[in-house]
Amino acid sequence: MNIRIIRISAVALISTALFAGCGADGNAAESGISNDITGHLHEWGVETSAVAAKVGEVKFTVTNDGTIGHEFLVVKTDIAVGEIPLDGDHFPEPADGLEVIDEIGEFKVGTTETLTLNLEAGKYQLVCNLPGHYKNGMHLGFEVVS
Ligand SMILES: [Cu+2]
Repeated sequence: MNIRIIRISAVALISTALFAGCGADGNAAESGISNDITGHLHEWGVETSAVAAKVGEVKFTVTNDGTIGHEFLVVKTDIAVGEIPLDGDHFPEPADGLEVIDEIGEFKVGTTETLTLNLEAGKYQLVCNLPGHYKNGMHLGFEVVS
């Protein structure tokens, strides 16, 4: 009984820490809407020059600023940012409630890749789904507006 309460407390603390981490992403919202997005990946986060775009062609130019390989997925989903259910150390693709629109597969430290997509209106997450990376914070909310 006591052990269970301690475990629940630990989960609550971790969740609070994650939400606090997500709050930092709010700064990007000040940059507004752009369809020409610059992004950066590192341990552990995804940052972009804007967190919203208009419906249509959106170009992501993404640099791996980390110390290990990362991938960049554009996921359309209404699931809360950072809350996609994991199966082990990553979320399954495909999975209910989300659509992986496209991705830049794992790419090397210090390199830059581009991904140009035609995006519909809706809520998205820009993520890395390599083992452990999503859980560690590599997710960013993104919105496409009409
Ligand atoms: Cu990663």
